[in-house]
This record gives sequence, structure tokens and C-alpha cells, in this order.
Amino acid sequence: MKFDILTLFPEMFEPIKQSIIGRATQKNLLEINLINIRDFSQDKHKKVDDTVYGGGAGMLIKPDVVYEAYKSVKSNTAKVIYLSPQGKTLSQEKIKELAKNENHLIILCGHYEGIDQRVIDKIVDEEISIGDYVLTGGEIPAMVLVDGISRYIEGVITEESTAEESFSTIGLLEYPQYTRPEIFEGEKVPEVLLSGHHKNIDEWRRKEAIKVTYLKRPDILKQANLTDNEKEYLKQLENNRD
Ligand code: 4FD
Repeated sequence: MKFDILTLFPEMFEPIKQSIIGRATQKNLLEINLINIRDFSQDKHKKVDDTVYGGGAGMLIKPDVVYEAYKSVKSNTAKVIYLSPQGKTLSQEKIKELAKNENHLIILCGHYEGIDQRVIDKIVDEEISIGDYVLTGGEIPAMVLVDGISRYIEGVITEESTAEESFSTIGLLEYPQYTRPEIFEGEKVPEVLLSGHHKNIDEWRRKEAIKVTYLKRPDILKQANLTDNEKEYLKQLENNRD
């Protein structure tokens, strides 16, 4: 996957060059290019913004500068994504779809000043929001999108780690996990996990997943595929909620 990120603040992307994503770019599994929109200013003072027609506070990013930056990276197969609070809310499904179907994403980061609407209408294919809150810029949302998609690119992380949405785990949160020491601050690891009895361990983990989902995200539990025994267990949880 190739990501071309159009931004006025390329320095903000240092964190994504680290860790797993950084390793994946070094292994050529991903390509992440940062394009400084300011480099495409025709102006002798590298000006990128101007006052708003019709009046009002603040400045707007000029359309021609964004368009020149876009033209420097555009390809026939690229999809252009604009991160904005007005976009459709990002979901795990959307992330998987983009990872599977796209090979070149051009990500446009706006900021509080905003961008002239004409260039948005001209180049943007899809407007995405990472959630219902407002930030000073689209850079952090862009990193969220790149990180989320990169997990699904083959070789970036182990395949087991992306198998989180199987038939049996849809609608369920993860069961709790434990490592050494066996006793931490007086708290023991659940006995069944030390038993080596794999059937009992699997059953316990399923029940714990159902319990944690019931307590924290009851809204997603209707999508879960539960056995008759597990439905019975869920009824018990519901009846004991006094
Ligand atoms: N919720 C998000 C994206 C960007 C952003 C901006 C228009 C403001 C939140 C375009 C207005 C970009 C999000 C920058 N805040 N701020 O995904």
C-alpha cells in the first residue's frame, strides 16, 4: 500500500515512522510519503492561505496550492481521502475494505482554517471522520487511518493478530489474558488457565468474552453467534444484574 499524505505539518508524522509501521516501511510492505503542501506555493513568501470571501474570521488554504500538491502524486488508481469531522465515521469494516481494495491512498489533511471548497469538490473521493469530535488538524486522524489500514497489509503483523473478526468472535470483546507472575499483589491467575485442560480453557474464555461484552458493550452483543449453552449463560447474567 502506498500512502501519500498532503499536509502543512509533515513533522507531525514522526510517531508513525517508529515501531511496527516504521519496520513495515523499511521492509517495503508499505510506502508512506509526506508531501508538504507549502512546497507547492507559487508565492515568493510561500504563502498558502488567504482571507475568506464574504468576510468572517480566519484564513483558508488556497485551492491552487492544494491542487498542485495533489497533481504531484496523483495516479490512475489512487483514491483521495479527506479527513474531516463532516465525514462518514471510520469503522473496522471500512478499514478492512480500504486495505483490501486500494493500493494507493492520497490523504488530504485540513486544519481549523479550512480549505477552499472547490479543490475539495474537485479531488476528494471520500470524506472520513475518525469520530464525533473536532481536532486542530487532520494529521492525527490521518495517522489513525494509516495505522488501522497497515495492520491488514500482509506481513505487517502476524496473521493471527488480524483474525479478530471471525464467525465466532463477531459481536464479542476479547477475554482477559494473564502472564507471570502467577500471583500479583495477592491476585491469582484464574485456576482454569493453569490446568492445561484446553476444552475447559476455551469454554471459560468464551464465557468471559460474553461477560465483558455484556458489561461494557451490550449494544454489540446481538451480533454474537452464541451456542444454546452460551445463551443460557447470558440469560443468567441478565437476571443477576440487581
Ligand atoms: N473527527 C477530524 C478530522 C479533522 C479535524 C479539520 C474541516 C477541521 C477532527 C477539515 C475542519 C479538517 C475527525 C481538521 N478534526 N480537524 O476525523
